[in-house]
Amino acid sequence: MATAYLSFGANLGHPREQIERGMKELEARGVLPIRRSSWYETEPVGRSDQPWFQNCVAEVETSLTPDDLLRVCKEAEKAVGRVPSARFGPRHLDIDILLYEDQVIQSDALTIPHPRMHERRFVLVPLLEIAPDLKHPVTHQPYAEVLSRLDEGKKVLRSLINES
Ligand code: PH2
Ligand code: MG
Ligand code: MG
Repeated sequence: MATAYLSFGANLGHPREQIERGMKELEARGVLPIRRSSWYETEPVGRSDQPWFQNCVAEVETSLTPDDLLRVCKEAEKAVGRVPSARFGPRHLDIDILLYEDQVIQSDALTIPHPRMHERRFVLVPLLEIAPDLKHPVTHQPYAEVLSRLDEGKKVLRSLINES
């Protein structure tokens, strides 16, 4: 089994419900949840003319390869009703692979570590909540250090309502 970290985000419809349904769709396809961060309410990055997001990060275990994991993430997004949307624009469910074991992958379809995770507080804050000692697989720089040096001022608020 491989350990991977996935980022979940949504800002249309009923974001938390969609993210939870997405997790169930993944589980039905062999992606087992190990740990999930709190919910975070986050200011949009990339395009500001859209609603705030709900974001969280999960540690999962799977025997799927990275390419198959990507495929089932896309299936889960579709099952929850994602339609093609503008880059960085609003969406019903986005599931991104952040890390997969210590692998570094650069193909047309997939880049791991996720190419923008190191510059996004809405990813790093929930990731570090569940994996505070995690390091970049190649440079071994702790992600906690990446976050502490990050100059990206977008708000990432741990939700006050977190029991669901
Ligand atoms: N996802 C994006 C673009 N911008 N901003 C926040 N706060 N959260 C997201 O999940 C997000 C975003 C494209 O995937
Ligand atoms: Mg994304
Ligand atoms: Mg995506």
